[in-house]
Amino acid sequence: MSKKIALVTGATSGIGHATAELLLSNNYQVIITGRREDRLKEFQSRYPQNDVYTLNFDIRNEESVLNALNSLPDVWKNIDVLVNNAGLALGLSQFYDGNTEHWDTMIDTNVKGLLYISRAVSRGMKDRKSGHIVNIGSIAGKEVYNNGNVYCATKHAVDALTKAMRLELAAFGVKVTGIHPGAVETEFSIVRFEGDEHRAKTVYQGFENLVAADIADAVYYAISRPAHVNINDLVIMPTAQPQAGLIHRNN
Ligand code: NDP
Ligand code: 8X3
Repeated sequence: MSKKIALVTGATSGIGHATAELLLSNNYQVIITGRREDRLKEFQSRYPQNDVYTLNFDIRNEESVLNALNSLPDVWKNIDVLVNNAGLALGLSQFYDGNTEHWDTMIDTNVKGLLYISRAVSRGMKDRKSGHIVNIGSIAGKEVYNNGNVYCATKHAVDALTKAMRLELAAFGVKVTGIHPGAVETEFSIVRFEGDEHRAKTVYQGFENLVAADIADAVYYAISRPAHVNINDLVIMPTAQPQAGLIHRNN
């Protein structure tokens, strides 16, 4: 039997990287995407040539997204699983002190980028009457926390789009799942604090955070259910983080 094909956006780091690795170890062929080509190539070099395909594009640019998808060889075109993972937070401040460039980047990446790739990939799924889209939202898409304003708004949008996609694709047998993590130690906070690794470290101090493999595990759980079962929504938190913005630390 031929292997299923998954496309994981933002596989150069963190949750996307761990998800791509887990899917490869479970007999998937995986298309990995991201802007950092060196990381995509390094990842690919660790697997048999036919198992990993790399697409190097900025998800904020619709033309680049479509050109990348159109460039896929025929044997890679029928994507069974799309994991919409690429995303980021930038800054942590009251909205009245917010930075327009940060807002634009978060909205363009987390919302518009997800839309560009989902529309294109879902058309094939709809035609083939099968497929699964997994959107990586966040606890920030279920609740808001102080200083999280625009990031929270983008993840609330991801939550709404997850529900809309499910509503509109179910008639074609296409599954849609939302996965909403709390604090996961990845490069997320380094990106949020624009390279300040020391500040990023403090986010995860004094409690046991989630790791990328915890979320990859949830993605694989969702996509490996029987055909008649759809996992709509998973909210996954560190035990010490009962809600967005509240972490019980032991120091
Ligand atoms: P990382 O920073 O480790 O990974 C983010 C990934 O997104 C990278 O591979 C990056 O690739 C990609 N990406 C970012 N911007 C773009 C872009 N413009 N075009 C293409 N790819 C892009 O963070 P995480 O693994 O933590 O984040 C993954 C997802 O999980 C995000 O959507 C995030 O919001 C969400 N999330 C994270 C949580 C956390 O606590 N870490 C909790 C809840 C949700 P490259 O830079 O190479 O382009
Ligand atoms: C990030 C989750 O709790 O760090 O999406 O804001 S949290």
